Amino acid sequence: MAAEAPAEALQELKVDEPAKPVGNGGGDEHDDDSDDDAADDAGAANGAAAAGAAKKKKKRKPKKKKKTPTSQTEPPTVPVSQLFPDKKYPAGEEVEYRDDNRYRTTNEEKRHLDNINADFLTDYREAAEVHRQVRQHAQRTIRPGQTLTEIAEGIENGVRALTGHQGLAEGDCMVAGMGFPCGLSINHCAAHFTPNAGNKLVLQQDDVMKVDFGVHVNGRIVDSAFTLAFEPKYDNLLAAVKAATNAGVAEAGIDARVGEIGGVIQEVMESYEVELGGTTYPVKSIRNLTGHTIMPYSIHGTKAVPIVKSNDQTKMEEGDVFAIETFGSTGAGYVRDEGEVSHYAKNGDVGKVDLRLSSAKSLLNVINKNFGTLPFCRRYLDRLGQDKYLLGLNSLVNAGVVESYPPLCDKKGSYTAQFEHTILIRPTVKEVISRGEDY
Ligand SMILES: [Co+2]
Repeated sequence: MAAEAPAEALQELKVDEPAKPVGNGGGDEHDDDSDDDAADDAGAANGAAAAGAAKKKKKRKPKKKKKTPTSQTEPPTVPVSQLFPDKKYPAGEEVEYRDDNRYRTTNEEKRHLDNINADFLTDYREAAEVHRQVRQHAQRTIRPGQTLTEIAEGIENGVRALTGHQGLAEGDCMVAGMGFPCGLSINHCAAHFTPNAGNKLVLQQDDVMKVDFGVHVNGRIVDSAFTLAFEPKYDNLLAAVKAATNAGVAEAGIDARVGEIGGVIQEVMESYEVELGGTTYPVKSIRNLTGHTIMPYSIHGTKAVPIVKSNDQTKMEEGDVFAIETFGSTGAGYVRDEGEVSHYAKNGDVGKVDLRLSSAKSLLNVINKNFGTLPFCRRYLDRLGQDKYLLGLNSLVNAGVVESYPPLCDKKGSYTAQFEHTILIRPTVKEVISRGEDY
């Protein structure tokens, strides 16, 4: 999910070459052997029946547990906690710190700090594995002709199934599930669009769609996004943004200054151009969107990571969690609010507010019990059985209790793309927790 920032003056900056995506996978391949296992089991039964005679069937390697599903289904329905019963979820991409922080990798004190944070890491790795499995299924199956509603619900249902929390019982959304709504922003819209009830928008062959969704386990939110396009003419736009995000991820680390990271991101992003309909467009970093820190149950912390060069001297520190996200555009490189709001989140720092409207009071009660400060969308209120809540919701927004996050769009006719990873600034290493074989 994107954070908005004031515009900064654009300046030139010298940079390193774009980082190559390293990708140790994180996403271990345990989701493709479903059929094999089923076939093995069937073979076992038949083999037993036909036993005694020729032993042409070799004995299969022994399995630890027969009952626990060892593979994911299509579409994904098996909780990852069943696929990794000992809670040993795949690690993300672990990157050693550089320069003055190189000592950290092996330092005893830093390793101890890491160990006492084991639950934090386990929750984060579980959420990341859910994100990878759900998004990779989405990448394999999303096609033009589908409605945005079915695409969003498919992703959200996948997240709920794989975290093992449907989020319908009171408070269940807070245990694990959606970290924020599934954004499906098309073409000139860069962020914060998801269909509201009744929306009939259909994905088109010529569209460029940003898929940005969050998964949380115990409030540990993985914020990661990718862009889908079906026409090769957009390849350079997507490549620019993917490279820019990877450059930002590579630059991030303890003591790194966010303004400098922004300069590196911009340099990589703006080294690309894209030809559409005979016109060549420079790819621009969208200068009023930023990456951001992530806090427990809160998607936007206090630090921002610009995607253009800036004088912001803020340093990344041990223990920080950052969403590194970059947006490229063939348009103005600047977004404005546009269209109907779908995304909301309760403000964490509001004191007692006197709400006169009873519908606002009761809706706030629903939000408190189900989402806390986690972002939600109107469809999430619908599925909890709420109706006629718009007046109450708007009055919560006007009272400053709830923040609205309208769609953010560049100029009409332009195309925007986004890639995003969540990184943990661990005491010993930087972990790109959402890294997968896809991006
Ligand atoms: Co984000």
